[in-house]
Amino acid sequence: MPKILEGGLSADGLKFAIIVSRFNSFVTERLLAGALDALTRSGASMEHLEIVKTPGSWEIPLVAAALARQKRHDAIICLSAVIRGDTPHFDYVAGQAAAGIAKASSQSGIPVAFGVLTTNTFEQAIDRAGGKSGNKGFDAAMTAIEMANLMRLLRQDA
Ligand code: INI
Repeated sequence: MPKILEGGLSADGLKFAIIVSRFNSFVTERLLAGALDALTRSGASMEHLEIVKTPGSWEIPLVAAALARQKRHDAIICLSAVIRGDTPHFDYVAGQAAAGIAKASSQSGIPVAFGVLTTNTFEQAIDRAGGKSGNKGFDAAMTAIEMANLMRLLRQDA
């Protein structure tokens, strides 16, 4: 029989940071509510939670890298919304946010969940922030919990 390692979904005793941007706050506040819902329903303690606000998505990688280096959290959850406009600005902001968040995770070994919406319209963003397509903040927080538990398992298994 193969050994199967899979992270559980209890957040009891785990420490999290949420990084959330103020840009498109109508959307990001809903992503934050979804993430908090997932964490509390999974048993996370609000005393072990830090919420860090950034101006926009562009600034998230710097904060994620700084927090991940400190290794004070079991996982970090990044929440923001990049909505396409009439110029190529979207591609720069979304691309750098995605690459920087991935780098913060791989360089530190701390799970960093990607709850960054990249949509063509405001409506698509709302649909994914508690509307008809679910809440990507909730999903990102659940992924962070699972990955925090999985990384613990991998450390114990080493
Ligand atoms: N930031 C976002 O989070 N979403 C966007 O859609 C967005 N757009 O479209 O411009 C955005 N821009 C701000 C950017 O993240 C930085 O805060 C800004 O460039 C200052 O560094």
